[in-house]
Amino acid sequence: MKASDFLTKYKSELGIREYYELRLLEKSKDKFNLQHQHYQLFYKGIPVEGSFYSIHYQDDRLLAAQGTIILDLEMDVLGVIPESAALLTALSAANTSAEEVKKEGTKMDGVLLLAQCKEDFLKESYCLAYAFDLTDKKDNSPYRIYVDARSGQVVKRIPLYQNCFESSDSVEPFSHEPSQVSSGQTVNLSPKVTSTFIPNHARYLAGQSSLSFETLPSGSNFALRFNTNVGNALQVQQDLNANGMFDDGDILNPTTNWANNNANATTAHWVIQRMYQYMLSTFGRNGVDGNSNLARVSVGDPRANFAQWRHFENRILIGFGQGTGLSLSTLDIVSHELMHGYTNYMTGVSNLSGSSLEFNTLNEAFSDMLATMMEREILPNDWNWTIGEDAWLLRNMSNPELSEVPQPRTYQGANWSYDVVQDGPHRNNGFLNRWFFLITDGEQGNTGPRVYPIGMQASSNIVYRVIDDYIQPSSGFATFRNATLFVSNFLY
Ligand SMILES: [Ca+2]
Ligand SMILES: [Ca+2]
Ligand SMILES: [Zn+2]
Repeated sequence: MKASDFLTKYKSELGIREYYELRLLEKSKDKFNLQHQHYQLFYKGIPVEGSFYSIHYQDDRLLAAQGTIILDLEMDVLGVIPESAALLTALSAANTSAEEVKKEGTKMDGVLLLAQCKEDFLKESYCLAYAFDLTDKKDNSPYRIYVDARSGQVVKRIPLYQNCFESSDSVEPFSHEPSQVSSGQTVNLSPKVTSTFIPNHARYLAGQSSLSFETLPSGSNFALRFNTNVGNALQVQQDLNANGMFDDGDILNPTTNWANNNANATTAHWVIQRMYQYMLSTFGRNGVDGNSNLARVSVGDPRANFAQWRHFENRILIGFGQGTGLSLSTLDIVSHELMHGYTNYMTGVSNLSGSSLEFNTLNEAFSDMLATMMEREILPNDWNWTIGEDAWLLRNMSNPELSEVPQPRTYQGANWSYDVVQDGPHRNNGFLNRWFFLITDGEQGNTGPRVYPIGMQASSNIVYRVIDDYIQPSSGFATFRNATLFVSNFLY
């Protein structure tokens, strides 16, 4: 079947009828010469949240096609309230005002879309709504707020950040951080300087007396900054004033030997550089956004019992393990947070397309999987299947029921969480983590079937390719399953 004919030839079978349109969002070619086209469904010119379709082909020969098309939508899209009225409702739902948003310098444009009011993909669950991305002044965190375009009521609000390694009662409000989308805009390519340091956990030394990373000269000192092919692609600060904001200035050292100076910050700086280099050399991915940017990192807000990726700031916040008091700046936790950046950019989370709750669970699993890939890469003789063991052991990928909060070993199995917004993604990723463990290491199968190991190189390669070319923000477990089978068959 010719790829170029598919969408027209099978239009009616796919449910593309009057008022429906599949608009091309993105077209790409991977290193295997496979081509990918990703489409968004529009109904009467309005995007349908969570409705994407993708085709995958080689030399115009169709190899796979998949997606979610909402059938038989019938809706009047005229006679909606003006965006300005919806904005007022959204602002008040975010405990903010137009003046505040202007002061932050962020946008308050809304997008009119057919939003999913329930995550069941039934046509009855769609309503016409405006979506606004706003920072809630109560917790200073970004949310997407949906206002019904007819009733003017708030339909839903979803967090626009990944809050990881958190216990339920630990969130304290942050002061406001002005949103800056990219950390690497300043072109200041002063030469990198190789420096040595001693990490916060002796285990990372792997028998050496010190480790090395790159810093940048700053006056007569050296700063925890790193250039890729853009300046300051990575900057690490210590949250000295304990406000959660990136306003503390550089961490400096007078020589290229950092020894134990700010070990939690230097460790994070090192992990991110290692991951940057590994993702570039192994998968050809240049920075989280594919455009050389990495992150700003704030280490050590004493109020924070969590680690967090803030997508619209490209920022990682690192607090302390509850009960342990140890910094969450560990090899696997820092890699987990940075991986959220990679996943979000690779799947297109930033566009106003809506991310499904199953996707959020996949996102957490991808972060655990590729964090473990990094732990194995850096410590080939001393890596493990747990996440957070150096500070606050939270998850066990091989035995999810042994995680701090017991996780399900199978889809909807024991320990499955139906609290879908916050608890769900971090709990339910257990079964995906176990799948990754099983295909990587295999299992003898005394009680279940025998699984043959394919090793970390193959398993992480499959997962990476799936994230990059097959997963979109609405994708769920079924898409992930189909995509892993397709990619494995194609590659191996
Ligand atoms: Ca600060
Ligand atoms: Ca680990
Ligand atoms: Zn996470």
